Amino acid sequence: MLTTRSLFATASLTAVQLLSLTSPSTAASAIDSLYGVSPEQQSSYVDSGSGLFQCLDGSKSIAFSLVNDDYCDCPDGSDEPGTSACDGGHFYCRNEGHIGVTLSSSRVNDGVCDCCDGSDEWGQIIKCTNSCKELQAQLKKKQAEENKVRQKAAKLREQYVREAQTIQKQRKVDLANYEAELQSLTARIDVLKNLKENADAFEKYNKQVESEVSERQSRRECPSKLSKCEIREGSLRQRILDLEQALHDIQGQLESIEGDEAQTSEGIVKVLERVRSATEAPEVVEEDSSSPEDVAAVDSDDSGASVATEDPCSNPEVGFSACLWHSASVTKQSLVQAVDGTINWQGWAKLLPKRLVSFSEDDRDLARDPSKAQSQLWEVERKRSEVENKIKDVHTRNELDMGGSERIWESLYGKCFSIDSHEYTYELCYLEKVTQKSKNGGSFVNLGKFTRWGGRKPSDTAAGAYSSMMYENGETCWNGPARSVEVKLECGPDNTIVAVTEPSKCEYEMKVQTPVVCGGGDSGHSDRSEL
Ligand code: MAN
Repeated sequence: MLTTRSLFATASLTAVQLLSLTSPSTAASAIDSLYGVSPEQQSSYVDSGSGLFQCLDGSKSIAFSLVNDDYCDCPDGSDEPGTSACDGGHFYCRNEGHIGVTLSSSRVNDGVCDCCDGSDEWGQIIKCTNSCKELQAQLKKKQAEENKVRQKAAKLREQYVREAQTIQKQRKVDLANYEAELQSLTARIDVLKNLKENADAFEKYNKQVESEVSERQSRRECPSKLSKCEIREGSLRQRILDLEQALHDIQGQLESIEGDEAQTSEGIVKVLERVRSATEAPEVVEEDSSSPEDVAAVDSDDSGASVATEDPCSNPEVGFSACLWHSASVTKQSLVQAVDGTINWQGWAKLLPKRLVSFSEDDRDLARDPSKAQSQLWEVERKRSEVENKIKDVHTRNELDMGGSERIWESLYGKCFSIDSHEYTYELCYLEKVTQKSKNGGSFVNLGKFTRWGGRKPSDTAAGAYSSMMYENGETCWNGPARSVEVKLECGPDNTIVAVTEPSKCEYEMKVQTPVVCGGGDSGHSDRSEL
């Protein structure tokens, strides 16, 4: 750097001579005070008549002749735009035909060609050739290629957005179907639980009757009364079937009892009245010529072999049939009376507000077969939990940030791409997970599941939130952290993993190209830049 005005006299001449060689237009107008000045600042470097140049920071005014005299006068270095006299000054290369560049003034005459037009090296330390035309041609070629990529990417992005809309519409339909299915499966489970309850009560009753009958047979007591009892039992069984049919029939009638009424005690009594009238059938007991006393006598002969030993009617969890059977066996009278006996059945309160459950023909078989009822119940419960999981998945997907309101990542969700890098194969499944597998075999190592958009450092998250994504909480490293991956997205014509590195133990960085993050169809390049 030259520091005295006398020394600069020679250099200044050389500069003007060089200007006429490298930048004829500048030299021709002999405005060497404009040398190294950017187009935006040129007006400040033209003498408006006062003969004074005002330092750009406004700190002082100096004679115009002192501008670019290779001696630093202004504190901000603005009086020396074309020399390296001021620390912290700036030099502007015009780079005619290419892109103008602003450099630190310390790079002027440092023996290195920084400007493609060579204008930074006017001190004859080095001779620079003008490479601006060539650089411009390369730039144009690169821009054309980039434009092609952007155009292809723009089309793909449009496609992704359309697909996202279709996926979301379909998901709404799916959700409605799943919810309807869930409702019907839940209703079916209620019915099956009821059937199972009935089947259990029926089985229990049958077992009790069978054991009683076999005990009686073995003792061969009271054969005539026993046969009467068997006839009676047969008719009771038939009657139960009739009653269940009757219950089924009055299902419709129950519907006519309005909401609240069905829940009041009057409502329940009304229902019972209907049940009673529907089930009144005195001839049921006529088949059985034995009087209640005879039956009681038979039972009293049974040395304590009782059909029912506990009162299921006091248990609201026990079904109607079980209570009815119990009442019938306890009263040893007609089922009509047994129906009366069910009046205090605790289960009414539970049953009536939900309406009585009516069983279809097929279901009546289930009401007699506990194991069939149970296996159907398990099967339907399994189906219900499957549907519940599907509903949960739909909600999870809906709540996932798929790249803002357009949800452009919807159709790429779960799509997997892999790359071989050193001794591993890495696989990325968008917005799901990243895995690593040794090429020599072995199992997949979980490098992390998608947790959030943004970079590893919280500071990277704000800028370009959708240009990187984090996959975290993978398998824990021996003596290290849980594995995690930062996926850095860059514009590309296809979805491709470009490179994977492990800058810090078990903290991976994956570079991925995707059309999603490409800008518009144009290159969007400015015609100037800063070095
Ligand atoms: C495995 C791989 C590597 C990792 C080491 C850490 O070899 O997951 O990427 O650095 O474990 O022990």
